[in-house]
Amino acid sequence: MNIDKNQIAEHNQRLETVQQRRFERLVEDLPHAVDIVNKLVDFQVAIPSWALGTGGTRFGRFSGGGEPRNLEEKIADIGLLHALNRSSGAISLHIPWDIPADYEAIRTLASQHGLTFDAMNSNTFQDQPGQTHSYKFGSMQHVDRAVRKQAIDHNIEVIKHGIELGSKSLTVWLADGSSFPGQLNFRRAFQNTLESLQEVYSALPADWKIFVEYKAFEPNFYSTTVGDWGQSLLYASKLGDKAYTLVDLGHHLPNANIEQIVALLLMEGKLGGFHFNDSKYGDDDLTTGSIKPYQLFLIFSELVEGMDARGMDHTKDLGWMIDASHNLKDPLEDLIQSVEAILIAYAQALLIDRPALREAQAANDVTRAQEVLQLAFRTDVRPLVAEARLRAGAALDPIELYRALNVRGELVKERGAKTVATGL
Ligand code: LRH
Ligand code: MN
Repeated sequence: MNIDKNQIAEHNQRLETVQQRRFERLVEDLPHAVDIVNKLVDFQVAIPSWALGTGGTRFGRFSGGGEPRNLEEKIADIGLLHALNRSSGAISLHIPWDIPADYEAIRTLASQHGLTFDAMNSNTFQDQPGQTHSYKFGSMQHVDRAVRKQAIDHNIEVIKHGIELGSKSLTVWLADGSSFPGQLNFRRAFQNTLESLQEVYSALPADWKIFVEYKAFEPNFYSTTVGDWGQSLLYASKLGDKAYTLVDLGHHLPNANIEQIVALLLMEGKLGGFHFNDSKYGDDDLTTGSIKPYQLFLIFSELVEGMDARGMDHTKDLGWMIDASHNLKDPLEDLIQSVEAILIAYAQALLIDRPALREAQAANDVTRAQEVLQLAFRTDVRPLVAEARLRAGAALDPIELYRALNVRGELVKERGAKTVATGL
């Protein structure tokens, strides 16, 4: 199933007049609106290959049908997303869920859909059929050197797949930890993990990055060996210049101030990228901006301020990736909404009157500072995000066109109602 330019042009024709009126009204108040639109056009979010099916939970899985059965169909699905919003121009693969059988063919297929390969993800949190050593008690932390070696070799293999596809980074998320006091020697576990990461680090090509993703709990429920931003920063600092931390929004303890963590990691030059999603309780992997949109705005406020302070390029100096899993919604609709929420938060952050905010902060004028921030957050920037899509050749209303073209129905016809995508 492909969505061609004529279908998009016909859809936009119907909505263009309203869009133009909304956009022009906004431009009247916002002198640098066009500059923001250009930044939105350039801002690309990587789509996780493991979030194109309905993962379900341990209590149940309710498939929507038409799920991709292989890597080729996953690339086609992300190609559909990118055709609809022109902001999903990269795919993040997870190995071994997405081992490319033919690198050339996969590269060609991806470029036909205008897609590049973002961070590769290793997996030492599941035992694969025929695997020699189990990761039941961890991988890089494991007391047995043979298990650690197996995990190291797997990560080096993942780098090799990535080199063939043109990826430039590896994300390492370790489920390692313990579920009971006394089970683990924390210092030993840290040192084993660091030594293992150092062996992976030394296998990185010169122009690659490694992202150390932290998580507070699950699947271990007493300690996690890369459990928070401080531990991830410790690993990344000890590993070297190519090592960074990765912030998955769902990996924090309740009420953590993630925007402050982001500000400090950016200040240290050790923020590598994001796994965007949202959550109310744990690692719920819900649609980005669906539960805490103000927090997402505050995170982008720190990102814009911190990246500009370091002269960083918004489009390529950090890894912008979604990490979600779907139970109730159509995976593609969910991802369209997540990308939209990310672009809205970015646009609102670009609206912040920085000189006024600095002035208020310097004067300890708390009320004024809040007013400056909330003016940006309360500005409806959706016409700017839609204008960026229009100028990029995408759909003014991706969800509406997705439904009007009955994309899911066509995918079910093509693939069947019971297909199961690899991933979460
Ligand atoms: C762990 C995680 C990690 C992935 C996995 C799919 O919770 O966020 O980023 O490897 O989800
Ligand atoms: Mn993640």
